[in-house]
Amino acid sequence: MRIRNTGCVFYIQGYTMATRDLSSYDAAKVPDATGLRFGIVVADWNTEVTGALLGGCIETLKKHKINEEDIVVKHVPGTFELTLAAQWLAEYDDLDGVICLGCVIQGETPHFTYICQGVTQGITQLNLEYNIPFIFGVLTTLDLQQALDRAGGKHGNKGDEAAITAIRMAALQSEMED
Ligand code: DLZ
Repeated sequence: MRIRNTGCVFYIQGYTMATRDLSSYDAAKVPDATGLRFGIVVADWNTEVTGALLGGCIETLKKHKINEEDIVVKHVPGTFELTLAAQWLAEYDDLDGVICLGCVIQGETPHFTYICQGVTQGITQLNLEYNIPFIFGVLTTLDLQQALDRAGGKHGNKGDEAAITAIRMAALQSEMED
């Protein structure tokens, strides 16, 4: 087996495997988030996982001084619905960014692929069409255990990572607008 250590990712025979803890970051390097207002859209499919993503995301935003009333949470049935609900949030509320949380687990049919493609392209399109960041906090895993490992398990919590990404992108935008 050929293993090349690049610092944060191991390449093993063509596969990449993230070894970084999704919850670990240098808090001192996170920009000041005071006064920011974010939307979160969360899919209820695989709710054991997405509930943990949502909890981590909200806790991390609050840890960086974002007021509870400035975190607007909307639930949708599944990950495929994240894109439209994120667009509605951006249209109907005054937000500095929208965080999309979902979990797609591979099944026996190609449905997994279509949902992943749909949400990836949808969120990418929103990023390009609206003047605020839309964050891709969607787990796409081969099984439930891989998802749980990344929703507060041994690889940290993708919800934490999504919250920090939202703060950094909002800060980058205001830096560029200044
Ligand atoms: C239908 C479906 C399937 C099979 N798997 C998932 C999944 O793993 N994660 C998820 O968030 N949603 C799944 N869905 C539901 C779709 O996202 C969507 O809600 C339905 O296809 C209705 O549009």
